Amino acid sequence: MKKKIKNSILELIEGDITDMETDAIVNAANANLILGGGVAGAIARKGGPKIQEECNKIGGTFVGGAVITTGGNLKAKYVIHAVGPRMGEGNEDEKLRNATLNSLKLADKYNLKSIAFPAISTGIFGFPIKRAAKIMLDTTITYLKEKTNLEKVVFCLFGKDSFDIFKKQLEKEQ
Ligand code: AR6
Repeated sequence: MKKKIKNSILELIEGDITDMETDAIVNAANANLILGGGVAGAIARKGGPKIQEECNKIGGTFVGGAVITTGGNLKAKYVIHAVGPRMGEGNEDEKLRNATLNSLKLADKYNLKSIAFPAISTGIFGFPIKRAAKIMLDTTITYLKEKTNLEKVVFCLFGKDSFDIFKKQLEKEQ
């Protein structure tokens, strides 16, 4: 599913984010930038050890923050490590909004044309996916309506259930 937002395309895809050929893919990271399971595990396996090494040099960031490394052996040139909230820690919606926004800003700072997001925080971190879909899509649409050089933002959803939730939400968005 694709939607034009001002000069950019917002696209939903069902698949594995490590297969994406966008300039950057977003990792659902933790504040210590230790690549664990889920998306991070898949990135570490396919991208090789260089990504974790670069993360170790950066050392960490705040919840809601985002940092960038190269993509190692991935097709994507960069990985943007976005730290979403763990459900129950407080102020989760705002933190998820910031993780999304800071990833988009970082992509623009590096003059990237395309970026692919997973549904941040909705796996191991336990954030309800319907709520995440609304926050991440609202944030992205508002961002794309302002000044950006991003041509394409993809949400790469794992499995049909996740895809359908994002699709339903995007159909509601103006
Ligand atoms: N491609 C796209 N989406 C995926 C993939 C994939 N290959 N694998 C899982 N998902 P998660 P979190 C979906 O757990 O909740 C790690 O240990 C998954 O179904 O990756 O933010 C990190 O190191 C879910 O909807 O991220 C952190 O410590 C979504 O991606 C912690 O987990 C996010 O699930 C982060 O937890």
